[in-house]
Amino acid sequence: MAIRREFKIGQILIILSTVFLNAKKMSEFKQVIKKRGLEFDNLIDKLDNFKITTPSWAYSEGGTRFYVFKDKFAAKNLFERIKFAGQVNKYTGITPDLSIHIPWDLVDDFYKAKEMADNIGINITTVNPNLFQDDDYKLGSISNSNKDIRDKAVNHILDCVEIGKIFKAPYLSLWFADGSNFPGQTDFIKRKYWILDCLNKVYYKMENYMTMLIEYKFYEPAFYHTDIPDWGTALLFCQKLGNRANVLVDLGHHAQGTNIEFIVANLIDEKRLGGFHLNSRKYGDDDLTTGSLNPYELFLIFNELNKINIKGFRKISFMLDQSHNLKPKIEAMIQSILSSQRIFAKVLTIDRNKLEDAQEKGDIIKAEECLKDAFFTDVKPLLYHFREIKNLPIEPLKAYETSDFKKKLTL
Ligand SMILES: [Mn+2]
Repeated sequence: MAIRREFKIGQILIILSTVFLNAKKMSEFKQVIKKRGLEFDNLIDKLDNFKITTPSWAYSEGGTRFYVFKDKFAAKNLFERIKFAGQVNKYTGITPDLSIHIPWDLVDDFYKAKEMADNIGINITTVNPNLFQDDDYKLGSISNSNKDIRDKAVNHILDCVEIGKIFKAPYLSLWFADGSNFPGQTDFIKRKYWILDCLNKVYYKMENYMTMLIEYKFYEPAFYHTDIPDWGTALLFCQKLGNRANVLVDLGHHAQGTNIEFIVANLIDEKRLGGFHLNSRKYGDDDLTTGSLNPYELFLIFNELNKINIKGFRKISFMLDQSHNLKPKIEAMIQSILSSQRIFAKVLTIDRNKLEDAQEKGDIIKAEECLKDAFFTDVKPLLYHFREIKNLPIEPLKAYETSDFKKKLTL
């Protein structure tokens, strides 16, 4: 009995000291942001607008270009992927949207999938056509010199538009693996006009609530030239198509050293930033978890978003694009979502007036310190409070790890 009583007293002391410590940290946090001319409630509102779409393929077995690793706990079809997405949203509260890939997510009855998603509180908001896993596309899909193959690619994208209509999905997200491997293999400019012609055919079939997102990637799978390698080329296509075509920035699709925040700032200014594929990378691919290698770079990218008003901000699609090849899928997703949210929260604590003043006066030291101060701010009190008022677990990853869903899944 005595041992049990001591145990209880010990537990109560731990809880009390945690409550006291959290209250102290909150009070310190509020003081810091007050000094920076910011309002706590305003930060909570901004945080509430930050939602991330999760990709169905990241709930499935993943791997490298050489091999797909078997994972008996990964989701096998769209229905299971919707369930997984529901779990991530249940614990993080900021991922109600799901992006699907056709044909990987093909099912006999999409209406049934919609009903299930609706019941779980998941919206399918983005449809991605697959134009890179067919022998016909060896020399290109919408840039192929063979008109029949271009038509086939367009028809596949149009099928995706029809699937998007079932879900009232606002985004048709396009990435083309098109390019060439050898000098002299093809005519760059002819391909440009073929691409434009194909995209136009799709553009005019989209519902007016749909936006076409055009993603660029500077190399791979082609090694000599890529048809849409950079933001400039993607932007040119968008400008020729119309204002419902916008550029998608995948963080891993740039040459090493590229200043991505500069690209983002320019796309925002041109009102052509359609969305992000969040991820991180060490070398050439884009499949490391967001913020895992260079969180400061992500901070600087998110910093540019601070200048957009809420209405404009809501139009931008934030999506993860990662293949969790070795990690358990749901945990990897929660980890990445929390990492992105944490960096976003840090950006909200920047003293913008001080920064602008320092920039105008040419005070480089002070300007950089404004960013560094925000980056090193402990935003846990803000995130904890946000989760508390949203009835979410304070530590979502820990909560999922001890959940019944995980226990049943890994039985
Ligand atoms: Mn991507």
